[in-house]
Amino acid sequence: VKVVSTSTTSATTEQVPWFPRKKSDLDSFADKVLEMGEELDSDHPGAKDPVYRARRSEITRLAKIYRHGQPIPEIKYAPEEISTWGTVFRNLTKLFPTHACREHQYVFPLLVQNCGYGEDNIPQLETVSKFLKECTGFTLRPVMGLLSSRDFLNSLAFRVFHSTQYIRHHSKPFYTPEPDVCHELLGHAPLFCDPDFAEFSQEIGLSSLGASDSDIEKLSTIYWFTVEFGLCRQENEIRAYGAGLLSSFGELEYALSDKPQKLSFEPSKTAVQKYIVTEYQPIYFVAESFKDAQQKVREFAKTLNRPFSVR
Ligand code: TIH
Ligand code: FE2
Repeated sequence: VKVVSTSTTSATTEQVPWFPRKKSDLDSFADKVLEMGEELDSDHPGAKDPVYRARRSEITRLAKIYRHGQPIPEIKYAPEEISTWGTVFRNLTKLFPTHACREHQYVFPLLVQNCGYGEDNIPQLETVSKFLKECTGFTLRPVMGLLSSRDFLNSLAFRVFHSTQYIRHHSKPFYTPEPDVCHELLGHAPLFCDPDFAEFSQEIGLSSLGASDSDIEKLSTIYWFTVEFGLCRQENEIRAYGAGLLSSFGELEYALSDKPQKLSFEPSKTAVQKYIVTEYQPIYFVAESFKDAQQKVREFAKTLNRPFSVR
């Protein structure tokens, strides 16, 4: 990342929050996780299941010691974990033809052919990361759980996506309030293979480097309503491209029904919309295309308060 000062006084740059300049700088985020990282919330479906908890910490421990440049450790998933994946996979693949955006539908069969996607197999992050790298230069990096918005968005500037490796609790396959390997691999990974989507995501990341706390909040709200829960217009229909929808067969069906409200994606408005993180969204934003959304975010980013630009 190159930093170009756009300020006439050098004093302003002293208030700029620290930000990563190269991929290996992302190593410093590895042990900073929020909320349900290592310890599960008490209302989480897995909170009272000691076997699930032990398995989670086994997997997150590997993410904690992971360093840039290493291959992502292989996880040998247990039959019960594969069966949870199978339930999610079967139900989602039934909905994709009518609910997923065209970019997701184009890439999904390629992931089946090249990365071991299937009802009976949870693909390895390392395999998927290598494939993504060939498509758009994006790579995956294992993470224990939720990072701060700043750290998470900053990594997108380097086309690095933090992915969990554990799976949701088997009692609630249709929706989980936190990321898991189903969400990362079925929701996010296919879109990061698309060049326009990759650029759009990196645009948000670049805007977040050294941004003020209040601008980070705006950018992470934009991220939420696009990369996580975005809808788009395609051939006069509304389709889903947000990973939170593409990995939840409960919410995917609901999002395209007439129950929720749907507004046009407009960064200045979307950035200040309040949202909930533990239930289906009452409001979604509809983009015209990834290119259009990227252009709009770039314009919006110019209105943010930062004494330099990055490229
Ligand atoms: N709700 C999604 C699912 O059930 O797959 C997971 C998440 C989306 C956004 C944050 S966590
Ligand atoms: Fe996500």
